[in-house]
Amino acid sequence: RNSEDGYDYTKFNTFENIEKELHKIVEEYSDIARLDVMGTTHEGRNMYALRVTRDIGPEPTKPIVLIDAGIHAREWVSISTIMYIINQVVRNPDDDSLIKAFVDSYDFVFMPVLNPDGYVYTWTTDRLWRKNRAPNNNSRCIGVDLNRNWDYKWGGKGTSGNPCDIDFRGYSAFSEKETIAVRNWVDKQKSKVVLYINFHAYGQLWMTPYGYSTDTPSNEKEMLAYSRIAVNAIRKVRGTSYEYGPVYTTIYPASSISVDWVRGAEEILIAYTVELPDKGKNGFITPEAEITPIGNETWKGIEQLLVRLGTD
Ligand code: ING
Ligand code: ZN
Repeated sequence: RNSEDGYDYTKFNTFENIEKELHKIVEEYSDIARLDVMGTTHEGRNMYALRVTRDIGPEPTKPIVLIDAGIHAREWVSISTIMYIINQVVRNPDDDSLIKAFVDSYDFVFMPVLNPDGYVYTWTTDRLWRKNRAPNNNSRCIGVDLNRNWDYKWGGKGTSGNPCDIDFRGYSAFSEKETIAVRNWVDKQKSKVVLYINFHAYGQLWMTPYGYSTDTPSNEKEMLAYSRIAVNAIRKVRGTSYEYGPVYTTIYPASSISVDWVRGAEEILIAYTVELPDKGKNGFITPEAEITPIGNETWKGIEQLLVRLGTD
């Protein structure tokens, strides 16, 4: 697509058009939306955090709902889905009663593209690229798996020490500018974050920590109860069926992942990593006709989770 066309919610969009849309949103809704740059990438792109809030000062004041996407470059539907949700939340806080109640109670923080360099590379060169685009010492292979670089059980099961592998964890925890940027933001705000969701594709899985072992968080029961609410609400929309459970047993062992760090190190109590549709038919190459239906059903799931979170 021509990047002069601007953002299209029914299509996948270039990083450039995503940036333009984020800037347009905060211009148009300057009373409730603000855009912060958390850091930059190896290639110099911005890492954005978009906050939707009734309290527009520099720091969040209410309990925070934190959602991110695009940590893996090729998982385009994660980005279209977070953009769908941003669009719903920012454009409807006065006429949709649920959204109004949410925006009255929470600060929403969206990090829509955690791996901008990788995402651009999937547009220009290799549609199935996953890692970031930082060079590795003593290797010709490029990139670190940003979802293996977090400092909780770093280097454990389901990670690789080989820079040529797609699950290369980096030479140390938080070796990458992208994970550092998010870490710094979360370190500062963690006491206020009440819900964390990390979007991936694909598999239709609503997963809880942990991925590093069969260890379970003290409040696993509660987390699974909210998972059930979300997946039931999703199923009601058009029958999309999700499984839920811990990463380790639901998908496979994976260590130093963002959700493990968020729950294990930062002690944010309710944290998920979600594999959006499908179950393999199209895999990473989501048809554009699915962008809106997936956005819609996923938001319905999160809506019901938030309703329940608010009453507990
Ligand atoms: N799969 C995930 C991966 O990072 C996953 C599976 C998701 C593991 C979340 C741990 C946490 O390997 C994809 N599709 O990225
Ligand atoms: Zn992923």
